[in-house]
Amino acid sequence: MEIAFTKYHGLGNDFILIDNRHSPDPLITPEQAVPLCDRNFGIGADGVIFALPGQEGSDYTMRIFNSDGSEPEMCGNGIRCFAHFIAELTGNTTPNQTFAIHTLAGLITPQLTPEGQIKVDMGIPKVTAAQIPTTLNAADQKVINIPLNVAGQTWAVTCVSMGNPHCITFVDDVDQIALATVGPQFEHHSVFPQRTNTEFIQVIAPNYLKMRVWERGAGATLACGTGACASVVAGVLTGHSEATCTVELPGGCLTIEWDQRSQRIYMTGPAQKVFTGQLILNR
Ligand code: ZDP
Repeated sequence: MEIAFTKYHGLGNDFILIDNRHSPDPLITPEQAVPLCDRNFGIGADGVIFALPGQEGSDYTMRIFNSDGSEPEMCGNGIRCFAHFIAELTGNTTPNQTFAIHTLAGLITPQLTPEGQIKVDMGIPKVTAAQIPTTLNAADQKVINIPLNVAGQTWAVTCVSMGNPHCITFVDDVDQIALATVGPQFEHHSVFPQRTNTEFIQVIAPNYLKMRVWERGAGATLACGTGACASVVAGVLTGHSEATCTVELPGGCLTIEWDQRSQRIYMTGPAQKVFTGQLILNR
């Protein structure tokens, strides 16, 4: 069977997008997604994203499989790629156009900006231990600067859910972090029942954060949109940052704005189409 796909990236966080608007079920399985994401044996990607029919009044539904086949609730860089993909598929490329996208993290609304970027209403971050979820602290408590032992070191962690779980640590120098060693130990730590995405943040200025990320189910990636949002929330909760920041990731910069009145968080950044092709699925 052949299935058309489009390869996208958002700041080097890359995805295989599939037009799945004519069926409520993803055209490929998580087991098929894993080899497609492989950078030697497949196309190469951090995940596969499906544009499915809308539900609960939304225009479309987005589902994602990570490169390990697990399914996250949300994907910040992915939804910018999704918006660009849908705009092209439907010819709806008018600036300021919005799309209502149903995700496992609820309704997310990307908007095409006149400058050719995508600004996404990422919803309201969740901050209690039960919502993240983590067993750190009591269930109705925020998890702010809590000591956690990982890889023989004690880290002061702050946890935030953007629909998906994030554990954020502020450090003096992100380039000193042994991401490939420390990252998996955070991801699989017993205090995170759904595993976790892990961000290390260096405060360059109160409105400029430098971030490195170890993603749940995908490992070290060049960018993570939900992680950038979660990190600004953590920055405000810990007093490290302002509510509007530039977040510098290995793949480039995102603008994150946490509206203190509505509590909604907005992410603005690019999405780049790279190529199209046909998947050949061997069964
Ligand atoms: O929560 C998870 O399992 C993540 N790996 C999902 C992907 C997050 C992403 N990198 C982002 O930009 O938010 C796509």
